[in-house]
Amino acid sequence: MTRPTVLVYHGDPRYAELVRVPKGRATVHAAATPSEAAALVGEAEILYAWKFPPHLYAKATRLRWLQVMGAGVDWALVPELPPGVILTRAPGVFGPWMAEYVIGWCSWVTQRMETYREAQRRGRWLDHVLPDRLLGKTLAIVGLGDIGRDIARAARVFGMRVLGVSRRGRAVREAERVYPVGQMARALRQADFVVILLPLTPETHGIIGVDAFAAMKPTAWLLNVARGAVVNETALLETLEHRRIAGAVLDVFATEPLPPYHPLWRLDNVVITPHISGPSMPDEIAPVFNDNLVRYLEGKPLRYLVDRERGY
Ligand code: OXD
Repeated sequence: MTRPTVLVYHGDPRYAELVRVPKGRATVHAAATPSEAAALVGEAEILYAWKFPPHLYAKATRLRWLQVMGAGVDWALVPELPPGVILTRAPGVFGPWMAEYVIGWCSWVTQRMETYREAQRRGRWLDHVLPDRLLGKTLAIVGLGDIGRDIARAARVFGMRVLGVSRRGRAVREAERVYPVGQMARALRQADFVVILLPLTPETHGIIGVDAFAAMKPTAWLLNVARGAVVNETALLETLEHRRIAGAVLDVFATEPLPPYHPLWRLDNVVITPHISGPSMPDEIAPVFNDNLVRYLEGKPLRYLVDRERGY
């Protein structure tokens, strides 16, 4: 049997360093740039990558498996990806990070952190303003996969009530109730915080728009940690400018980096973070890849398959 070649595509060399090939049964190459990848991709049977340049798939004639290094797979599901290639993701890696992000920013709201910091800057003792609590607040998680369930578990530790929205509305242990996407407004109406976690697919593009914002309470906060294009940014801007909801914590945008002239930067009810809610860490993703690599080399079915039709 010929030894398959693994191409690791990332600017951080640790991804390749952490690949463990049992008994030298595969060859590992690393590429940090598109031109380096162009020279190597023709040999690759396995690609372990983040944002691989789509135009290079035309050269990837031996490719059979693509392991994604990030949380989302939309960048990988391009028409250029050859039809038979198996796509796998990395569950269990991003949820704990994103749970801390979400709980952290929900606490930033309820603990009125901005208010006290501002008072401190002015040397004011603001004891007539009290904080609020997460306890008893309702969190609606729109997109209840493994990351959503990690966030749900963390929220419940703080006594939050968790509702979910998923494609079919299938019940999960972590949420009090799960609504199918068609009934999303029923969850949004009850929520103090709405977290968007939907994968970006043709069905979810712009799905959080005028109707969703109209369903939300004027006191509710939106947190988007999924993909910018899942939210209709024009409708979001309008909603925030007119303070129809309390505010938004946005980690993702239709265009990234968010252009300097974008009106979202100027809104005082918006928090902008630069797509860092679920960072990829080479040492956290390596065990997922290495485990699947062993399976691949032994001819066993791979874990964490992405359904290319569904888009996640
Ligand atoms: C993502 C990531 O997919 O940051 O957005 O991993």
